[in-house]
Amino acid sequence: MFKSGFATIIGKPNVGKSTLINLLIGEKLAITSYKPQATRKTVFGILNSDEYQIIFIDTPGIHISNKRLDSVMGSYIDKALDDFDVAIVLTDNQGIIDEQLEFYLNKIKEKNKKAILIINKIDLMTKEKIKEIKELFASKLDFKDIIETSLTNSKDARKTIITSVLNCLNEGPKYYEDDIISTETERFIVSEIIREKIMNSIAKEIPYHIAVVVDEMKYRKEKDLHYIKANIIVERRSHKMIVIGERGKMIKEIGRLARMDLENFLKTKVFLDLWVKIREGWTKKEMLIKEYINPKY
Ligand SMILES: Nc1nc2c(ncn2[C@@H]2O[C@H](COP(=O)(O)OP(=O)(O)OP(=O)(O)O)[C@@H](O)[C@H]2O)c(=O)[nH]1
Ligand SMILES: [Mg+2]
Repeated sequence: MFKSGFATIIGKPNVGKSTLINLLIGEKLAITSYKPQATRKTVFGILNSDEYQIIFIDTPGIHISNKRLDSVMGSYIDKALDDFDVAIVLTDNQGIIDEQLEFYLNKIKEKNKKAILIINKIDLMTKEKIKEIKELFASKLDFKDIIETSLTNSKDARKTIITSVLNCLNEGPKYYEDDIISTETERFIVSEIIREKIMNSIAKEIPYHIAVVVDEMKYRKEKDLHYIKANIIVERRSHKMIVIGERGKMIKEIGRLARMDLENFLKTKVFLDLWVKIREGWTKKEMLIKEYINPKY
């Protein structure tokens, strides 16, 4: 029997959702950061075998905010929980259930869908804390399975989670061709890799006012090299100065770090041409937010 289905991963910011999808697919599709709210839209990762096809969906972290950018990010969570087969609810050592997460747990319950709980980052927890988190979540939703793990340290997390998801899936068709691991475009993943370096290199709030859009991407066969021109969109002049840094030091470092990952991802040499553009107040304008966080490439 061939099994298939859509597995939506949800949870508060920073719990390890993007780490999980990368681990499951075995490729870096989604960016990860020590800072919360790294993911801005859903990212699809497809896992194929002779016996199954699972489409994992990474989502932005659930949090309450009245900012326009956050509400557009939230709309992607709503969409991912509209139609799915199994929900993978992730929590970390903080084990928080706020109003917003509870709303989504109720949605899973109302839709009568199966759910798995993953308690991640057990390397940072005592046994008592794990038990406390487990009891809290179990009181809100009837989980088919509760997995305690550390996605960055445990050797068998991947296998355990796949087995658990498969137990929740039914017979189904192959939705996508065998040879694709994601429905995201190469350009989108490239722009996200660059944004990850900004997220992890530039302090505090500024990365939340930045977007990255690939403007041009060409493969030059004679040199076995990708030429990539990308725009780093900032909101203010002062942010532009910080991204560029003293004598261009910051943008050079972002470029260096991004190029290493891009060469790994594209399996060729990369020439990266980064430009910084100011788009006054883009995080407050819905049209611009949609254009920048999910560009039509
Ligand atoms: N100590 C520890 N850190 C972990 C573990 N799993 C993930 N992390 C770290 O937690 C941080 C957040 O991981 P992400 O995968 O970006 O989290 P996320 O849930 O996608 O976050 P958002 O996209 O912001 O919602 C990263 O720095 C990860 O390396 C773990 O098992 N133990
Ligand atoms: Mg994420």
